[in-house]
Amino acid sequence: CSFRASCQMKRYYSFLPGVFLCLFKLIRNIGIMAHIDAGKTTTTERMLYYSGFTRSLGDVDDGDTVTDFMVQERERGITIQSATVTFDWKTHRINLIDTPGHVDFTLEVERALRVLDGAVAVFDASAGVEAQTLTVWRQAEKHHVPCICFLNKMDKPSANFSFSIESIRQKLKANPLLLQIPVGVGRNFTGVIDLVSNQQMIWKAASREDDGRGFETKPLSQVENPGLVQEAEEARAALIEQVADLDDEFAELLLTDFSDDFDAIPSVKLQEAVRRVTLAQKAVPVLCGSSLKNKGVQPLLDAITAYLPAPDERHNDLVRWYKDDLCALAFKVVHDKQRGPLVFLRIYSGTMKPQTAVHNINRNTVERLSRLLVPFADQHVEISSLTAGNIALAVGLKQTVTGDTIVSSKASAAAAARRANQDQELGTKASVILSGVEVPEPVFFCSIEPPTMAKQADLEHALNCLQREDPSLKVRVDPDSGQTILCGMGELHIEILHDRIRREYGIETHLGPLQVAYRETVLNQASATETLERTLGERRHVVTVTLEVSPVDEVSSGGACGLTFDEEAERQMSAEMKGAVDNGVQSSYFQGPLLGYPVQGVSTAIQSVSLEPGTSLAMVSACVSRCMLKAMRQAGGQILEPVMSLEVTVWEAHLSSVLGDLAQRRGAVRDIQSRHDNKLVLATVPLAEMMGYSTVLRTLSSGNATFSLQLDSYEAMNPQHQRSLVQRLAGLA
Ligand SMILES: Nc1nc2c(ncn2[C@@H]2O[C@H](COP(=O)(O)OP(=O)(O)OP(=O)(O)O)[C@@H](O)[C@H]2O)c(=O)[nH]1
Ligand SMILES: *[C@@H]1O[C@H](CO)[C@@H](O)[C@H](O)[C@H]1NC(C)=O
Ligand SMILES: *[C@@H]1O[C@H](CO)[C@@H](O)[C@H](O)[C@H]1NC(C)=O
Ligand SMILES: CC(=O)N[C@H]1CO[C@H](CO)[C@@H](O)[C@@H]1O
Ligand SMILES: [Mg+2]
Repeated sequence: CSFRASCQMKRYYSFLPGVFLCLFKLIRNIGIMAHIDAGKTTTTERMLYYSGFTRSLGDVDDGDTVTDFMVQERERGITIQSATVTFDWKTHRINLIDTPGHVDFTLEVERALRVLDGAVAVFDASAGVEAQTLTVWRQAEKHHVPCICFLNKMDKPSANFSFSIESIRQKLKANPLLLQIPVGVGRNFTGVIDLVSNQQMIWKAASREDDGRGFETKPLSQVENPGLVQEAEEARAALIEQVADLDDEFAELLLTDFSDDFDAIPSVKLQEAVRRVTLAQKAVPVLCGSSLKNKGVQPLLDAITAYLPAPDERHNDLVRWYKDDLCALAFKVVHDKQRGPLVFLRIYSGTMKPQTAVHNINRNTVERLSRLLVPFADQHVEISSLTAGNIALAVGLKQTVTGDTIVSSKASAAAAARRANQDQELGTKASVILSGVEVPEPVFFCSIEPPTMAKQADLEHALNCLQREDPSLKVRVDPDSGQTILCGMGELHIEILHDRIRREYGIETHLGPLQVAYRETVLNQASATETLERTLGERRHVVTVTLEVSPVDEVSSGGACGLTFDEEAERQMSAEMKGAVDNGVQSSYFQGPLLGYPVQGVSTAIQSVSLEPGTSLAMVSACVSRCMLKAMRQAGGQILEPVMSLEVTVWEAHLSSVLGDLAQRRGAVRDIQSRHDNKLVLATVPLAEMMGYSTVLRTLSSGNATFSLQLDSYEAMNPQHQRSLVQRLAGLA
């Protein structure tokens, strides 16, 4: 059949250097995401091994995995940067991105999810859904990425299959489809029963070194353990019923042809139906295994190819608008010592070739793509062309940054825009730019100083490179002190950046104390009038502004600031004038009146602007800013501080000391849950009180506790704490 022929052709071609051909239907672009330490990298490593990509099994704990290749990753045993690897599994080509689990690197996950077609969520089966799992799950939902769940670490004595399933249902509000049940648990975990094909798969660990490549498969009818058989039959019946509820086509088939015996439904029909409900995101298939003990990874690979979408199964208008013209999204930039900036691109339509000029729509520039590579972790294979659906690495793009859309030329973008506009008349919203990646606001900042002034230029270069790689790093210069300020997502984020500047750029920098990025808002409504009179040279500028500021409801505005014009004022103003007023207001929002932090949750109403002829727009902006400051001072300033949600898992014996410590940190304990011998403390704590917490917690619990932290909300500081903060920061300056 033509299908098989094309597969064979693909295999043949993939051995020819420089040619990289793969059919759309056979590509899977997927990501692996989870809470920190769930086993993403270990699972990826097993996949690479079973696919024949690597000849030996790497280990996170030994620091020799393929995807964790940065020194910092190998030393710490955690993933920091997402890494892309391409490999073949049976007839399919899989482009896989391993993502970090630590909350400081959430942007890495967001970028990966933006360009993926499907995801595998990995869980520690003894912990179920953890804090960061929830965050990445919400990100996947936002990008409409279908998922498969993999309950890893089934070998742990405390692994609990039903508990994990329940937590997926409760915490993720997802609809789990059990496609497997485990055989044994803890040390006795040996394999799984696949409910779709009705087969048992057992990994017989003949020796300690057993790599899990071989496993024994037998039909359920030949399984000796009657209890297990019964459990599997019940679970299969439940699965069939569940799928029938979600998929009409399957339900109809079941009722017309198999009404006597639902169980007789062919596996392939069940599999097709599971695929449909997964792609429609009505449910998520759940599998289990133990990556570390080499069990259950091959069925996971089969599930990826069977249930997750091919690139053309994701809906995207752009593919239609660009027809066969190139359209690609830059989702990551890394700097390579030899090659300069490398840009990761997901190709949505058309073909990409080296030695061509491409157009960057966002920057409105033409760039030259010199070479094209396929990312095999930290090794790259050069190719002569790459088609839609694939992930490529481009060399030579000097200005492209994360989130940019790359097309073949300005003309092709214009042609796509015409097609989009024709569609728009039919009522769809059109943009020929791929929506980029949302970058979270940094919560921490600190000053950074080079060892000598002579190194300042080198440091600036290093920071420019790092910023292009990592949009969650922001660099600014303090207008008062002239110091360079690093703004980042957390302590670990800043620590890793500091380390990279030292190792990769050879600059020993000094970091100032880590500070929290507060926000400001106003307490009451207040109005103010301000007049500015100035004679500059021949010209006299006179302007008077009256405006009113008021607090807006946090929830409805999402913390955004607003600007409105009174009817009368609006009628008298030209567009340029409104622009000048807007500038003045925005610059006041940028630096609040109390401590100069960004303002949120304030709306401003411009009541009148009167001026003498000849007054410049810059004077209008300046007058508006002054008037804003006056009004906001009158309205009473309020500091908002980032409050984190904290989860601490601690051995029962150390619970009281952890709680005592939290009380001193202005922490509010929301709940304490039991998990085997451990207690799980759920609390909210101001970020300012959490610096160095990992060290303190380690001491408090003799190393017997773990925690995770993420931004919950910005909350008003009480007057007493606000006063001491203002005094402290004023004293610092
Ligand atoms: N018992 C057991 N331990 C495992 C299993 N899989 C991974 N681990 C261990 O769990 C730890 C974390 O594994 P990683 O693969 O680095 O986890 P990760 O999800 O990539 O972690 P981050 O990238 O830092 O978020 C390591 O010590 C692994 O050896 C498993 O199936 N069973
Ligand atoms: C697994 O978790 C469930 C709660 O979901 C609990 O009832 C059961 O006892 C647990 N099993 C084991 C072996 O701990
Ligand atoms: C494993 O199986 C053995 C023999 O069937 C049993 O004695 C033991 O309790 C089991 N261990 C666990 C952790 O279930
Ligand atoms: C959170 C944590 O690491 N808890 C461990 C503390 O030590 C006991 C006994 O060694 C373990 O059972 C806990 O899991
Ligand atoms: Mg990892």
